[in-house]
Amino acid sequence: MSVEARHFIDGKYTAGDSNRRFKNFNPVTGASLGFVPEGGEAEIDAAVSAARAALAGPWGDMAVAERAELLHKVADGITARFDEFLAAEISDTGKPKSLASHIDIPRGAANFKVFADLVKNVGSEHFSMPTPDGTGAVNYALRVPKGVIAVISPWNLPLLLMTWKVGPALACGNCVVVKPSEETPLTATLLGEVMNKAGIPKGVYNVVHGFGPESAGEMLTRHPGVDAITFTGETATGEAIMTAAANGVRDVSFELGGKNPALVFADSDLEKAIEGTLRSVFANCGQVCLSTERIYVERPIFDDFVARLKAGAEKLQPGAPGESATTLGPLISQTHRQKVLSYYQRARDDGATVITGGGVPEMPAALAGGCWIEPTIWTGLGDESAINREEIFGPCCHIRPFDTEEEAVALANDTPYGLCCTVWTENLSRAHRVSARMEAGLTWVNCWFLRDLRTSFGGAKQSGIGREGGVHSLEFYTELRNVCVKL
Ligand code: NAD
Ligand code: 6OD
Repeated sequence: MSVEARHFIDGKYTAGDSNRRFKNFNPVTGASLGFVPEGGEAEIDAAVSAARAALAGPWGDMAVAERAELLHKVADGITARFDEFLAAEISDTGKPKSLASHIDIPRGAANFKVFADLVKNVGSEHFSMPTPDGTGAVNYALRVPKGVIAVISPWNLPLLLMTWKVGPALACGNCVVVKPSEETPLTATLLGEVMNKAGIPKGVYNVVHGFGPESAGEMLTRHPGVDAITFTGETATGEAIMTAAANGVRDVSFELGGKNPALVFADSDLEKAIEGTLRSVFANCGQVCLSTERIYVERPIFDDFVARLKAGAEKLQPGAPGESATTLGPLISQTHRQKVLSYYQRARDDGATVITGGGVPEMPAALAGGCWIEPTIWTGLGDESAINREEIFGPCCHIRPFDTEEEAVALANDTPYGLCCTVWTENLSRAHRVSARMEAGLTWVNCWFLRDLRTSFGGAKQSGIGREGGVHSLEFYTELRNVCVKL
């Protein structure tokens, strides 16, 4: 069954009042997937009002345990309709079925379960204090929902990243208005049906489609009825949203771009380092905020590492998502492909040695209209080249040798970004020493994208503001109100 993209406001699907709509394309073939309604002021207003009404009504009044039970039903609802979510995510993104079925859809369900369980077990602080008259006083904190949360999400892991915010927001008792990426409207739409079936009251989960600037995204962030904004996307978009949030002094949580390094030491298990680095560079066609784009390899193993990574990259098989041999999907859109190809050209202009790739693969006629691109590895560029400084968000990386641990740490940190890094070494002391010096929100040692949802997630420097995950999500999605009682 295919999904028709529509807004989901106050528990009902609607094409909205505006006559504006835009086309959604399948990046595998270039074929049209149909039209998506573009929301405007009227739809954003209706969605925010519905959210506020639900907050004042059934959702706000509901006991935590009951809320948690409903969120478990949402998770079960996603699992029960796994194949429909999978089909919707694949037609929007073109990612291999093996990837979406192992990562995107299961995480969509887990994001509700984990936070539903967490909120049931979190207490709040309490302090007894002396008073001059000797009777004393007690302080305790009430943890209350922040209110109406705007959730603005990107296209690379649509269901996973949207529910990563909707799950904890709802678990904490907030209501949400989601503006999914214009590139990937389908799974957010389908989730509306699951919410209704699970018994989530109308108005708790709302979706308005559209673009960012001068469209639903910007209108949502500027709406005075929104209490806080949680956003995943590019750093430049984060800057625009922060400006909007300043109006009314609204809180923000930002997960932004990266230019993530990998450090490969000569004492690493090279086979594991190659296998992990192949995934960290090329998974989801390099369209993961955590993707590795800069690789620093200790000189004695540099040539061997480059040769083995090249061999691995050349085994990647672009193709239709459902084919079992497919290990590489397309980029999300022709616009994004033009951007990534401009970096491929830039690398050549800057004098890179192209180890592999650098162009567009030949695809069978049925897939020729898709957004295909070759996995690409470069060496030989300077540290100041745009290839080593700007986020490309494609299946590509630059590899450079280093001689000392000190130099490796300095190179890794030489970036305005600070989302994540990977360290490959079998030396335990070095692993801890280097990790402590990484200017990044997340460091993976001998692994990549291994996630425990109770841990903090977020970026340092220009890669984000705040942390989500586990109790850190609860910090953002709730507010503490202290009560002081004199005895
Ligand atoms: P994007 O910033 O272009 O768009 C993200 C969302 O913001 C979309 O829904 C878009 O419509 C909306 N938007 C754009 N301009 C807006 C505005 N002025 N006001 C309100 N909303 C606006 O990002 P993208 O291209 O969809 O995603 C790729 C980017 O996301 C990359 O930079 C990647 O690193 C980043 N990302 C970061 C993380 C993380 O956890 N740090 C995770 C995934 C993606
Ligand atoms: O695993 C997560 O919770 C998470 N936020 C992943 C982000 C991936 C970025 O593309």
